[in-house]
Amino acid sequence: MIIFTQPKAKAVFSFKPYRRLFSAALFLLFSAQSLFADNGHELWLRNKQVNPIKVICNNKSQTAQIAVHELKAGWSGGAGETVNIMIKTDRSLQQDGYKLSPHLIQANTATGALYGVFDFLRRQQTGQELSITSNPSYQRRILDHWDNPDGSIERGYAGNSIFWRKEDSLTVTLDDKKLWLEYARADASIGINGAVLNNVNASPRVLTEPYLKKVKEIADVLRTYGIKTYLSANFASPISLGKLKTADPLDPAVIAWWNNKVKEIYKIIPDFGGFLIKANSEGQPGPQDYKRTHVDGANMFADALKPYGGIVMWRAFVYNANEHDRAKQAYSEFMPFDGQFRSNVIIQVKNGPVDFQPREPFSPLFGALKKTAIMPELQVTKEYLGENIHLVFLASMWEELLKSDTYQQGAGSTVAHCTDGSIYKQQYTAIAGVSNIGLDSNWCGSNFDQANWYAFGRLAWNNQLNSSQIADEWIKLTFAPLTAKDQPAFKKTDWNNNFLTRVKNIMLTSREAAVNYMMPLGLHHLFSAFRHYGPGPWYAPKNVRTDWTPPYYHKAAPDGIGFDRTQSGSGAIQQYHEPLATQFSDLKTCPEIYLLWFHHVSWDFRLKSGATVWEELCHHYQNGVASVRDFQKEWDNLQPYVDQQRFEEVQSKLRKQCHDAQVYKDACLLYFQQYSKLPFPSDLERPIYDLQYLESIDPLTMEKAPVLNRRK
Ligand code: GCV
Repeated sequence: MIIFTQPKAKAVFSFKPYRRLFSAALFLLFSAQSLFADNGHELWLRNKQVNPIKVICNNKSQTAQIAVHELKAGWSGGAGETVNIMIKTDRSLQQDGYKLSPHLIQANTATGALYGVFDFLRRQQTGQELSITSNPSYQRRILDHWDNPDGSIERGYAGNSIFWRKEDSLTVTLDDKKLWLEYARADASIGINGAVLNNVNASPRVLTEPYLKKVKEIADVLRTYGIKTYLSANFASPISLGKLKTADPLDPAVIAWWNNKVKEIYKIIPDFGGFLIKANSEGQPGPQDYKRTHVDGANMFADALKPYGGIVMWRAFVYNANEHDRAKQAYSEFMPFDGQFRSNVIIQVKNGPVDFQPREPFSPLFGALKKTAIMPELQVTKEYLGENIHLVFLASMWEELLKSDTYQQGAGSTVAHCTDGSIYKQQYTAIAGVSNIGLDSNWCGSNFDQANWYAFGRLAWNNQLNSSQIADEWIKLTFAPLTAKDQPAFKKTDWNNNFLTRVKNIMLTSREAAVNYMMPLGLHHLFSAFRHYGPGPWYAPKNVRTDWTPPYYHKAAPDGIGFDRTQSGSGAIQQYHEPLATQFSDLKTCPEIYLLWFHHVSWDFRLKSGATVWEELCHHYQNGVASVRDFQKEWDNLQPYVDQQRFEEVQSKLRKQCHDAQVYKDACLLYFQQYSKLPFPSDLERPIYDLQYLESIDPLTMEKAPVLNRRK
């Protein structure tokens, strides 16, 4: 049930349970609280109507006490009721699972009880069933922070790191601890239980003693909300830190160096989660530098971590300039090793075979690796989807991935089931999301990007959820009016019909809109030279690797457009299990959303609509622009339902998104028209910009850009 009136907003968060931990910090922490009013900082955990209740709990651990505190601070049910939090062994529940009924939250562990409390409160606030049993889909639900030790964040659009300082200072302040606690609380409220604190392009420095001491301080805070700490490790650390001549994973001195390093880490952080490793990818060192394999590299770390219960998340994001088709490489490199990795190695696989594009088919490794643990890697930060500017709700994309059928074990072998342990037995199951969190007061650089953090956590907990339910919850928790003074009087039905329904519609159609105005019909990687923000289908300087340039992917030419991945092309389609390989190969059955991913077709090839590829492309771009213009209009009409600050922030970002959608449309269509040599359909809105002009600017700033942006 949504609460519409409340006499006085109360702070939900109090630091009482941490008095011992942070006693000196209390004054500072409380005084900082008010700074964050109305700026989105409280995420989906905003103040709400609180009625007093009595909570009984049979466990005294710090996390259990936090659970008690959260329940008391967020209860919006009847006043004066008694609720029991009971921690006791129940075999129907996994370690983090819980059972809820109107006056009981029961779990095997204190963290389970904490997740139960957050779910209970969410259900109260959003009007959902209160009696349920819930177990997580994945044991480890992890945010990967691509944060560098100098405080910058690779592909971060929300300010600097919450963990590391610009000046490289390792000092920890009370404000830092407060922020980490708020971060941990937000994560726990949606079931996230792990954080990799540094970039996969890892600086070896993070493994030195001074940094590890800081990691300990962070871990001590995150642990209170059940969050384990992990680090990305640089494969060549034995050379840069240990002064060894090699990082060969079979060299006894290297093995000993890592064993000692791991021992040192666990001495400092006894519940350390393990390592995330990017090896032999985009210039990072790895076992192949020593003619060793991924198995040799990953197993070396696994053996060092095993005595302590740690895991290795070994990334499958590998490709090199010599591969004829980048989309094939991960499968080609990893399949031969299926069954050879230790049980505490999990191969971390990006959703698609290339790189977090607006739309990709699922990576063919899902389901294909049968004797090796595998985990999906999603990108919460919108590197390829308009950064913190475009409103794009990613749950729809992740739902599409998780529900994709791999057919590896017959129909129904979805990516979700091939990774959550329900089809293949894995000792460890996990899912990772590349974080979109930074020091910005609203954490994510925009209000709607908070929904993607929220959605990642919810899907990591329950990979069967649909995006509509996630959007519904998030909107209610984030925007429902709190106090009478907050909003002019309007009825709940008004809010549901006018705000909830319309914002949900924007969110649920936003990903398809972005695909349409950016790269429809299976096109991918059309990005400009400067960052992965605007369009640059022409970008192909001679000195840049071809697989980093758009023409490598779109292959537009007078004879047609698209990447031929059929048997007569790169053969990537053969990496999919039947019936998909046949379905994708045949132009009559290939889903049109993947047409130009898998096929090179002539400009006059006819689609199911009867229109040619050229005409369909034009209409997709047009529809994409039209959708965003509609979002803009819709949002303006919703002004009465939103506080001024958040209203204006969204409004101004939508304006830029509309502009950029137009830029994408004009840039791509005018560029492709040079090859199609076909006129625009008569009903198509005409370009506003010249191609020559668009080729000469940085699409983010629209300012003149250096010559490197030009076509060769
Ligand atoms: C962390 C893409 C991004 C890189 C990122 C890489 C990866 O290439 O552009 O910034 O590096 O993916 O996932 O390792």
